[in-house]
Amino acid sequence: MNQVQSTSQPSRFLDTIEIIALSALLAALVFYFNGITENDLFNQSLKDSSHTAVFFVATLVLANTLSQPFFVLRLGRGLVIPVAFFGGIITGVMIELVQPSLGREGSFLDVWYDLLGCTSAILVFIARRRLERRNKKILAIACACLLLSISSILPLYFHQVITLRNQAFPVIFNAEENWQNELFRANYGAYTNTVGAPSGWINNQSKVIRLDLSHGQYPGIAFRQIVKDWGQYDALRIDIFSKLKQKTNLVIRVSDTQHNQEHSDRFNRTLTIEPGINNIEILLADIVSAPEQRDLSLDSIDSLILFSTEASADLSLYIDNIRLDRRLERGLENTR
Ligand SMILES: [Ca+2]
Repeated sequence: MNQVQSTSQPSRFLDTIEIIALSALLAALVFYFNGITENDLFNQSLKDSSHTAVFFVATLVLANTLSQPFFVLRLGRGLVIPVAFFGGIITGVMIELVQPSLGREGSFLDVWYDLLGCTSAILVFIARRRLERRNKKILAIACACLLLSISSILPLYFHQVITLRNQAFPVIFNAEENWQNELFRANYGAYTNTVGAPSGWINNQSKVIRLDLSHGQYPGIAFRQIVKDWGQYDALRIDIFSKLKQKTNLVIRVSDTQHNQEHSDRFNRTLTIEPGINNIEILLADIVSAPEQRDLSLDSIDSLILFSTEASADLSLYIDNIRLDRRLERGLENTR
């Protein structure tokens, strides 16, 4: 007890300066992270993980404020840390509970990030104000740094995904690497599986995606994390293999970031999928001219979706090699 009370406390003046500086940092962090547009996987994950930094600083501000004599006299010194910690966590949970009423989804991941921030702040607070021995202080600070660094794992991973995606472009998807699984989602009752190309697919010994369209109204696959600028290319190509004995239809839809969700404001085409190999080619000029009221913007492509309007028990299609092509350039070379 004597040891704790003899711990050197910074002067109240320095405490006040520190609280003001941390509050300013908190405001700057909230302003900065709030300004991030969630336009790709990296920015989305960075914005999620920003909860850790914000709750780290906020909990430090709270703990430092509560450790001032005014609060310590009323609260008791022993309650400073629990009130700061649970105050931070409860605030985080409340924010997530309020999100749905603001038109946003609450997230367990955000609460997890909040917990990392609050816990590491309390560790730093204890290291600075409650611990005497240097090695214990270092251990507490190291644990705080470790917890803070956990919040960077997903942003770093998605940064790598975005880098690999950009390097692979104009190949949009070929199922060869696991990171490509981050680029798409199965929609409306569809299932996807990465498999080897089926035996009848001549000249394809690579991995492909099997799209099971057995139930649901418009089951399909949505690529929403693709490179947005298609402006340098002339054609979109997709290879599709069908084991069915009869034709089936598959709808392709492409929209840009300005899309207003109206059917007439995007590119839609019903592809006839024959049994066996189908090498689909779509001219980007057709995509540009698809919206009725405007041109679709090739430098801000937002999504590429393939879906079926004929879900049935045995409907599976195999998809590979979604890529863009400079068709006109290649055509010129061929005529030389
Ligand atoms: Ca492949």
